[in-house]
Amino acid sequence: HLPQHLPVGLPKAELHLHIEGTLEPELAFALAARNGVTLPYADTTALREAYEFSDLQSFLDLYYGLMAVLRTAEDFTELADAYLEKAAAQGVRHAEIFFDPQAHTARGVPIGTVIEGLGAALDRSEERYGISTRLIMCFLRDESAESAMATLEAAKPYLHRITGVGLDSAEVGHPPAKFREVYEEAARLGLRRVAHAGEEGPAEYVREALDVLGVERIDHGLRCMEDPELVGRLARERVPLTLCPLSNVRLRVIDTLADHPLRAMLAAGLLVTVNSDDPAYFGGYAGDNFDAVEAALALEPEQLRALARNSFEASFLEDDEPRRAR
Ligand code: ES4
Ligand code: ZN
Repeated sequence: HLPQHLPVGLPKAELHLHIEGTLEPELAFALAARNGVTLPYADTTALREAYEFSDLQSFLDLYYGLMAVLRTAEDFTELADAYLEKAAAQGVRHAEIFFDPQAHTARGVPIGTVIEGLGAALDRSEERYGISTRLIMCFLRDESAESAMATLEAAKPYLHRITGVGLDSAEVGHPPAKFREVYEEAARLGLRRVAHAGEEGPAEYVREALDVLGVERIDHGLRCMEDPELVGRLARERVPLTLCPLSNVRLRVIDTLADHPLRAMLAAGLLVTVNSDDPAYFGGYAGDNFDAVEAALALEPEQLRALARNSFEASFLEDDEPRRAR
Protein backbone atom coordinates (compact mmCIF):
# COMPACT_ATOMS: atom_id res chain seq x y z
CA HIS A 1 0.00 0.00 0.00
CA LEU A 2 1.05 3.57 -0.63
CA PRO A 3 1.12 5.42 2.67
CA GLN A 4 -1.21 8.07 1.22
CA HIS A 5 -3.78 5.38 0.34
CA LEU A 6 -6.75 6.73 2.30
CA PRO A 7 -8.02 3.78 4.35
CA VAL A 8 -4.55 2.80 5.57
CA GLY A 9 -3.11 6.28 6.00
CA LEU A 10 -6.08 7.92 7.77
CA PRO A 11 -5.19 8.69 11.39
CA LYS A 12 -7.29 6.35 13.52
CA ALA A 13 -7.77 4.97 17.01
CA GLU A 14 -7.93 1.22 17.49
CA LEU A 15 -10.37 0.31 20.26
CA HIS A 16 -10.84 -3.43 19.84
CA LEU A 17 -7.53 -5.24 19.78
CA HIS A 18 -6.52 -8.31 21.80
CA ILE A 19 -2.76 -8.13 22.25
CA GLU A 20 -2.59 -11.95 22.32
CA GLY A 21 -4.30 -11.86 18.91
CA THR A 22 -1.33 -10.02 17.43
CA LEU A 23 0.96 -13.05 17.95
CA GLU A 24 2.20 -13.77 14.43
CA PRO A 25 3.38 -17.33 13.62
CA GLU A 26 7.02 -16.20 13.19
CA LEU A 27 7.14 -14.66 16.68
CA ALA A 28 5.29 -17.67 18.12
CA PHE A 29 7.99 -20.04 16.84
CA ALA A 30 10.82 -17.72 17.95
CA LEU A 31 9.36 -17.55 21.47
CA ALA A 32 8.73 -21.31 21.50
CA ALA A 33 12.41 -21.96 20.73
CA ARG A 34 13.59 -19.44 23.32
CA ASN A 35 11.30 -20.82 26.04
CA GLY A 36 11.69 -24.53 25.25
CA VAL A 37 8.02 -24.92 24.33
CA THR A 38 7.06 -27.54 21.73
CA LEU A 39 4.22 -26.48 19.46
CA PRO A 40 1.91 -29.03 17.79
CA TYR A 41 2.68 -27.54 14.34
CA ALA A 42 5.69 -28.34 12.16
CA ASP A 43 6.35 -24.75 11.09
CA THR A 44 4.75 -21.36 10.45
CA THR A 45 3.16 -22.60 7.22
CA ALA A 46 1.47 -25.52 8.99
CA LEU A 47 0.31 -23.15 11.74
CA ARG A 48 -1.17 -20.67 9.25
CA GLU A 49 -2.94 -23.55 7.51
CA ALA A 50 -4.73 -24.28 10.78
CA TYR A 51 -6.32 -20.79 10.71
CA GLU A 52 -9.52 -22.13 9.19
CA PHE A 53 -12.22 -21.41 11.75
CA SER A 54 -15.85 -22.56 11.85
CA ASP A 55 -16.97 -20.32 14.74
CA LEU A 56 -15.67 -18.37 17.74
CA GLN A 57 -14.92 -21.49 19.83
CA SER A 58 -12.79 -23.17 17.14
CA PHE A 59 -10.69 -20.01 17.01
CA LEU A 60 -10.43 -19.70 20.80
CA ASP A 61 -9.14 -23.28 21.15
CA LEU A 62 -6.19 -22.61 18.85
CA TYR A 63 -5.64 -19.09 20.22
CA TYR A 64 -5.36 -20.09 23.90
CA GLY A 65 -3.13 -23.04 22.92
CA LEU A 66 -0.62 -20.85 21.09
CA MET A 67 -0.30 -18.56 24.13
CA ALA A 68 1.85 -21.30 25.72
CA VAL A 69 4.86 -19.58 24.12
CA LEU A 70 4.33 -16.36 26.14
CA ARG A 71 6.23 -16.83 29.42
CA THR A 72 8.39 -13.87 30.43
CA ALA A 73 7.86 -10.12 30.75
CA GLU A 74 10.20 -9.69 27.75
CA ASP A 75 7.91 -11.94 25.66
CA PHE A 76 4.99 -9.61 26.35
CA THR A 77 7.15 -6.56 25.63
CA GLU A 78 8.18 -8.00 22.25
CA LEU A 79 4.60 -8.91 21.42
CA ALA A 80 3.38 -5.38 22.11
CA ASP A 81 6.30 -3.77 20.28
CA ALA A 82 5.62 -5.85 17.17
CA TYR A 83 1.94 -4.81 17.24
CA LEU A 84 2.66 -1.11 17.77
CA GLU A 85 5.13 -1.03 14.88
CA LYS A 86 2.58 -2.61 12.51
CA ALA A 87 -0.25 -0.44 13.79
CA ALA A 88 1.78 2.74 13.25
CA ALA A 89 2.31 1.76 9.61
CA GLN A 90 -1.48 1.52 9.23
CA GLY A 91 -2.34 4.95 10.57
CA VAL A 92 -3.09 3.98 14.18
CA ARG A 93 -2.35 6.95 16.48
CA HIS A 94 -4.09 5.67 19.59
CA ALA A 95 -4.66 2.08 20.75
CA GLU A 96 -6.82 0.77 23.60
CA ILE A 97 -5.41 -2.70 24.08
CA PHE A 98 -7.15 -5.73 25.60
CA PHE A 99 -5.32 -8.47 27.43
CA ASP A 100 -6.58 -11.67 29.07
CA PRO A 101 -4.83 -12.11 32.44
CA GLN A 102 -6.59 -15.42 33.21
CA ALA A 103 -5.23 -17.00 30.02
CA HIS A 104 -1.76 -16.46 31.48
CA THR A 105 -2.23 -16.89 35.24
CA ALA A 106 -3.88 -20.27 34.50
CA ARG A 107 -0.52 -21.32 32.96
CA GLY A 108 1.50 -20.08 35.92
CA VAL A 109 2.49 -16.70 34.48
CA PRO A 110 1.90 -14.06 37.17
CA ILE A 111 -0.36 -11.14 36.32
CA GLY A 112 2.46 -8.72 37.21
CA THR A 113 4.71 -10.31 34.59
CA VAL A 114 2.03 -9.74 31.94
CA ILE A 115 1.22 -6.16 32.93
CA GLU A 116 4.80 -5.02 33.49
CA GLY A 117 5.89 -6.70 30.26
CA LEU A 118 3.19 -5.00 28.21
CA GLY A 119 3.72 -1.77 30.14
CA ALA A 120 7.40 -1.58 29.16
CA ALA A 121 6.39 -1.41 25.49
CA LEU A 122 3.47 0.95 26.09
CA ASP A 123 5.67 3.33 28.11
CA ARG A 124 7.76 4.14 25.02
CA SER A 125 4.99 3.84 22.47
CA GLU A 126 4.37 7.57 21.99
CA GLU A 127 8.02 8.37 21.40
CA ARG A 128 8.82 5.26 19.33
CA TYR A 129 5.66 4.81 17.29
CA GLY A 130 3.62 7.99 17.78
CA ILE A 131 0.83 5.91 19.36
CA SER A 132 -0.81 6.77 22.68
CA THR A 133 -2.17 3.76 24.52
CA ARG A 134 -4.54 2.51 27.18
CA LEU A 135 -4.72 -0.98 28.67
CA ILE A 136 -8.03 -2.81 29.23
CA MET A 137 -8.08 -6.00 31.28
CA CYS A 138 -10.62 -8.56 30.06
CA PHE A 139 -12.32 -11.29 32.05
CA LEU A 140 -12.94 -14.65 30.39
CA ARG A 141 -16.72 -15.02 30.44
CA ASP A 142 -16.58 -18.82 30.19
CA GLU A 143 -14.71 -18.84 33.53
CA SER A 144 -16.55 -18.18 36.80
CA ALA A 145 -17.48 -14.81 38.25
CA GLU A 146 -15.34 -15.78 41.29
CA SER A 147 -12.31 -16.22 39.05
CA ALA A 148 -12.97 -12.79 37.48
CA MET A 149 -13.25 -11.22 40.93
CA ALA A 150 -9.98 -12.86 42.03
CA THR A 151 -8.35 -11.50 38.86
CA LEU A 152 -9.57 -7.98 39.63
CA GLU A 153 -8.20 -8.39 43.16
CA ALA A 154 -4.82 -9.59 41.82
CA ALA A 155 -4.66 -6.57 39.50
CA LYS A 156 -4.98 -4.04 42.35
CA PRO A 157 -1.21 -3.36 42.65
CA TYR A 158 -1.19 -2.49 38.93
CA LEU A 159 -4.29 -0.35 38.57
CA HIS A 160 -2.20 2.72 37.67
CA ARG A 161 -1.55 0.94 34.37
CA ILE A 162 -5.15 -0.12 33.71
CA THR A 163 -7.87 2.12 32.28
CA GLY A 164 -10.75 -0.30 32.24
CA VAL A 165 -12.19 -3.79 32.23
CA GLY A 166 -13.74 -5.83 29.43
CA LEU A 167 -15.41 -9.19 28.92
CA ASP A 168 -14.42 -11.64 26.19
CA SER A 169 -14.11 -15.32 25.16
CA ALA A 170 -17.05 -17.70 24.46
CA GLU A 171 -20.20 -15.56 24.53
CA VAL A 172 -23.25 -17.80 24.13
CA GLY A 173 -24.41 -19.20 27.48
CA HIS A 174 -22.40 -16.62 29.42
CA PRO A 175 -24.64 -13.55 29.65
CA PRO A 176 -23.22 -10.27 30.95
CA ALA A 177 -25.28 -10.41 34.18
CA LYS A 178 -23.03 -13.26 35.39
CA PHE A 179 -20.43 -10.52 36.06
CA ARG A 180 -22.63 -7.91 37.77
CA GLU A 181 -20.65 -7.83 41.04
CA VAL A 182 -17.28 -7.80 39.29
CA TYR A 183 -18.30 -4.77 37.21
CA GLU A 184 -19.72 -3.05 40.30
CA GLU A 185 -16.35 -3.48 42.01
CA ALA A 186 -14.52 -2.27 38.86
CA ALA A 187 -16.69 0.86 38.87
CA ARG A 188 -15.90 1.46 42.54
CA LEU A 189 -12.21 1.28 41.64
CA GLY A 190 -12.72 4.01 39.02
CA LEU A 191 -12.24 1.71 36.03
CA ARG A 192 -13.96 2.26 32.66
CA ARG A 193 -16.22 -0.59 31.56
CA VAL A 194 -16.68 -2.24 28.15
CA ALA A 195 -17.85 -5.73 27.14
CA HIS A 196 -18.05 -7.96 24.09
CA ALA A 197 -21.74 -8.47 23.31
CA GLY A 198 -23.80 -9.33 20.26
CA GLU A 199 -20.97 -11.05 18.37
CA GLU A 200 -22.34 -14.62 18.48
CA GLY A 201 -24.72 -13.84 21.34
CA PRO A 202 -28.16 -12.22 21.00
CA ALA A 203 -29.12 -8.54 21.01
CA GLU A 204 -30.42 -9.07 24.54
CA TYR A 205 -26.80 -9.47 25.76
CA VAL A 206 -26.07 -5.96 24.40
CA ARG A 207 -28.94 -4.53 26.43
CA GLU A 208 -27.81 -6.47 29.52
CA ALA A 209 -24.23 -5.21 29.17
CA LEU A 210 -25.57 -1.64 29.21
CA ASP A 211 -28.18 -2.06 31.95
CA VAL A 212 -26.53 -4.56 34.30
CA LEU A 213 -22.79 -3.95 33.78
CA GLY A 214 -23.02 -0.21 33.04
CA VAL A 215 -20.64 -0.45 30.08
CA GLU A 216 -20.03 2.68 28.02
CA ARG A 217 -18.90 0.89 24.87
CA ILE A 218 -19.96 -2.39 23.24
CA ASP A 219 -17.38 -4.62 21.54
CA HIS A 220 -18.84 -6.01 18.27
CA GLY A 221 -22.55 -5.42 18.98
CA LEU A 222 -23.34 -6.57 15.44
CA ARG A 223 -26.49 -8.44 16.41
CA CYS A 224 -28.12 -5.28 17.80
CA MET A 225 -29.38 -4.97 14.21
CA GLU A 226 -31.95 -7.68 15.00
CA ASP A 227 -33.59 -5.32 17.51
CA PRO A 228 -34.73 -1.95 16.09
CA GLU A 229 -35.64 -0.57 19.52
CA LEU A 230 -32.11 -1.29 20.75
CA VAL A 231 -30.59 0.29 17.63
CA GLY A 232 -32.59 3.46 18.36
CA ARG A 233 -31.33 3.54 21.92
CA LEU A 234 -27.68 2.94 20.96
CA ALA A 235 -27.89 5.74 18.40
CA ARG A 236 -29.65 8.15 20.79
CA GLU A 237 -27.23 7.47 23.64
CA ARG A 238 -24.20 7.55 21.32
CA VAL A 239 -22.97 4.20 22.64
CA PRO A 240 -19.91 3.27 20.58
CA LEU A 241 -19.76 -0.13 18.87
CA THR A 242 -16.30 -1.49 18.06
CA LEU A 243 -16.81 -3.51 14.88
CA CYS A 244 -14.25 -5.97 13.52
CA PRO A 245 -15.22 -6.79 9.93
CA LEU A 246 -12.48 -9.27 8.98
CA SER A 247 -13.00 -11.09 12.29
CA ASN A 248 -16.72 -11.48 11.56
CA VAL A 249 -15.96 -13.19 8.24
CA ARG A 250 -13.21 -15.45 9.62
CA LEU A 251 -15.36 -16.56 12.56
CA ARG A 252 -18.36 -17.06 10.27
CA VAL A 253 -20.56 -14.50 12.02
CA ILE A 254 -21.31 -13.33 8.45
CA ASP A 255 -20.74 -15.18 5.17
CA THR A 256 -18.86 -12.50 3.24
CA LEU A 257 -17.72 -8.93 3.83
CA ALA A 258 -20.38 -7.76 1.36
CA ASP A 259 -22.95 -8.98 3.92
CA HIS A 260 -21.55 -6.76 6.67
CA PRO A 261 -24.21 -4.40 8.12
CA LEU A 262 -21.71 -1.52 8.53
CA ARG A 263 -23.49 0.66 5.94
CA ALA A 264 -26.87 0.10 7.57
CA MET A 265 -25.33 0.82 10.97
CA LEU A 266 -23.91 4.14 9.75
CA ALA A 267 -27.26 4.98 8.19
CA ALA A 268 -28.98 4.21 11.52
CA GLY A 269 -26.82 6.84 13.18
CA LEU A 270 -24.80 4.38 15.26
CA LEU A 271 -21.37 5.44 16.54
CA VAL A 272 -19.50 2.60 14.84
CA THR A 273 -15.75 2.10 14.61
CA VAL A 274 -13.61 -0.33 12.57
CA ASN A 275 -10.99 -2.44 14.37
CA SER A 276 -8.89 -5.56 13.90
CA ASP A 277 -9.72 -7.81 16.94
CA ASP A 278 -7.04 -10.51 16.45
CA PRO A 279 -5.12 -9.32 13.39
CA ALA A 280 -2.54 -12.12 13.29
CA TYR A 281 -5.38 -14.62 12.89
CA PHE A 282 -8.01 -12.79 10.86
CA GLY A 283 -6.02 -11.47 7.90
CA GLY A 284 -5.30 -7.87 8.70
CA TYR A 285 -4.53 -4.94 10.95
CA ALA A 286 -6.63 -1.78 11.44
CA GLY A 287 -5.88 -0.19 8.07
CA ASP A 288 -6.48 -3.52 6.32
CA ASN A 289 -9.94 -3.65 7.90
CA PHE A 290 -10.70 -0.11 6.65
CA ASP A 291 -9.39 -1.11 3.25
CA ALA A 292 -11.49 -4.29 3.12
CA VAL A 293 -14.79 -2.58 4.02
CA GLU A 294 -14.07 0.24 1.58
CA ALA A 295 -13.73 -2.31 -1.21
CA ALA A 296 -16.53 -4.69 -0.20
CA LEU A 297 -19.11 -2.02 0.64
CA ALA A 298 -17.98 0.71 -1.79
CA LEU A 299 -17.59 3.25 1.02
CA GLU A 300 -17.06 6.90 0.08
CA PRO A 301 -14.04 8.83 1.39
CA GLU A 302 -16.44 10.81 3.61
CA GLN A 303 -17.63 7.57 5.25
CA LEU A 304 -14.06 6.44 5.86
CA ARG A 305 -13.32 9.79 7.47
CA ALA A 306 -16.45 9.46 9.62
CA LEU A 307 -15.26 6.04 10.82
CA ALA A 308 -11.85 7.48 11.72
CA ARG A 309 -13.48 10.45 13.48
CA ASN A 310 -15.77 8.07 15.38
CA SER A 311 -12.75 6.09 16.61
CA PHE A 312 -11.37 9.11 18.47
CA GLU A 313 -14.80 10.14 19.75
CA ALA A 314 -15.39 6.62 21.07
CA SER A 315 -11.94 6.43 22.72
CA PHE A 316 -11.07 7.10 26.35
CA LEU A 317 -8.61 9.82 25.26
CA GLU A 318 -8.72 13.16 27.11
CA ASP A 319 -11.66 11.82 29.02
CA ASP A 320 -10.33 9.47 31.64
CA GLU A 321 -13.36 9.78 33.91
CA PRO A 322 -16.20 7.27 33.50
CA ARG A 323 -18.90 8.77 31.24
CA ARG A 324 -21.92 6.92 32.54
CA ALA A 325 -21.20 6.35 36.21
CA ARG A 326 -24.12 4.48 37.72
C1 ES4 B 1 -12.07 -12.74 20.71
CL1 ES4 B 1 -13.19 -12.35 18.28
C2 ES4 B 1 -13.26 -12.62 19.99
N1 ES4 B 1 -14.43 -12.76 20.60
C3 ES4 B 1 -14.47 -13.02 21.91
N2 ES4 B 1 -13.37 -13.15 22.64
C4 ES4 B 1 -12.18 -13.01 22.05
N3 ES4 B 1 -10.94 -13.09 22.54
C5 ES4 B 1 -10.09 -12.88 21.54
N4 ES4 B 1 -10.76 -12.67 20.41
ZN1 ZN C 1 -12.66 -9.20 20.49
